[in-house]
Amino acid sequence: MSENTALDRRRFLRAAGLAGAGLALPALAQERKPESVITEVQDWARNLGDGVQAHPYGMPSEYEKHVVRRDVEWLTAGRESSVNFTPLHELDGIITPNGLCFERHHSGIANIDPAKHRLMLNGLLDRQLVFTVDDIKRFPGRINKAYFLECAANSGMEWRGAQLNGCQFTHGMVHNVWYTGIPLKTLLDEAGIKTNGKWILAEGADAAGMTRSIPIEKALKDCMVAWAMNGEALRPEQGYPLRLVVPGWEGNMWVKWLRRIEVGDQPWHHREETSKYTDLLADGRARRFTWIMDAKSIVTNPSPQAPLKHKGPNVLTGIAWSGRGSVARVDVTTDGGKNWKGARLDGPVMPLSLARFYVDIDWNGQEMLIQSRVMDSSGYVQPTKDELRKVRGVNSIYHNNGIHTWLVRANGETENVEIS
Ligand SMILES: Nc1nc2c(c(=O)[nH]1)N[C@H]1C(S)=C(S)[C@@H](COP(=O)(O)O)O[C@H]1N2
Ligand SMILES: [Mo]
Repeated sequence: MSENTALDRRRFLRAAGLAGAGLALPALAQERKPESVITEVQDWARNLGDGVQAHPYGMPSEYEKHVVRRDVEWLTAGRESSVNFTPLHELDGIITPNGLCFERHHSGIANIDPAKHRLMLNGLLDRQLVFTVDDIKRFPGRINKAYFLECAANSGMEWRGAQLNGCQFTHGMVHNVWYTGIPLKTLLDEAGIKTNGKWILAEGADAAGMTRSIPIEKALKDCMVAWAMNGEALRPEQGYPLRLVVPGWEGNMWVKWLRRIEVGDQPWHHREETSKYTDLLADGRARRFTWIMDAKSIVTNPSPQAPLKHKGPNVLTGIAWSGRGSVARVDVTTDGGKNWKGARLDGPVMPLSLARFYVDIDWNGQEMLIQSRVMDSSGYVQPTKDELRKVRGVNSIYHNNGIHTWLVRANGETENVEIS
């Protein structure tokens, strides 16, 4: 602020009878005393900085070192079959940076030489085909799409009650990436699906050799074979050199290090779709093939890892998504559900992609119970956790899309709680 503007501002406030009347100035434009960080020359202005090529592959500022994927120790039996979480509270917009996309591996990260990688199409096809990675990249009809990937176990530890302190841990098994690749349909058309071909089996080249059955309608509708994320090659953690993209459907089906697509006339009933990724109901029956990720939202700021530090204006923000379409609206409450207010969606709202929402709040130090609730383009409204438990019981760790609550205390500290 120039001196003149500051003076004008003081005059204006006096004229308006506000200055000194005990009414808070908007904390955003305080008049500050001169500070040494302004009046003294800092090291970065006194000395030359690193030259170009000091960092051939750029990294974030050293002051952002805390912005990392994190795991939860008691969820980590062994590193190779484990999970870590996206630091959602440190991110904005809708795209997850490549180095911060959560990881979920069943047998560690396959380190694949792309020259030695092949993608095979076999089964109920007119022609059995094998492609090199270069072959895949030469297909016409390349596309770019932003999609969220959510592990079905995201928020799984919150089924029975509030447990983990941080949206990174309660909701961080989601990322949103711009993929470059070709429609899976292009490859299947090239091979020619026989009339009795009704399912595909996607298989990974990692030591887990992970496999999932996917109905042919979905495979032909919008699945992709991707080789790039956010403009650069897939990271090894995310399936380099090829990954299957299954928009809106649970993360487990997005086979990484994709090496084979088999076409069959029925599902294979492999491990990941029988003993895992099914929802055990209260009466002992299991819901199976629950592929679509229902609409869900979470306030990322404030949250336990990102408490409120200032009274006055604050930006409440979060993300919302739906596996059934796009985000139609997000409502936010700060009083535990008594009053709801429509949030502002900012940025492109694309189908099957994260959407970013904002509510500008004025916080006077009152306790807040914050929740967000999304409605998607199909009219589906995110349920409360109690509504979910009524129909699903509490046995499952999968598909918890219930409304989440943060308690903001008078000192700004924020906790994971539940209200019923
Ligand atoms: N080949 C292979 N594909 C895989 C997995 C795996 O272990 N091996 N994990 C799956 C699971 S359970 C999820 S949630 C997503 C995680 O993708 P990400 O590591 O890019 O976040 O990949 C899926 N694809
Ligand atoms: Mo997963």
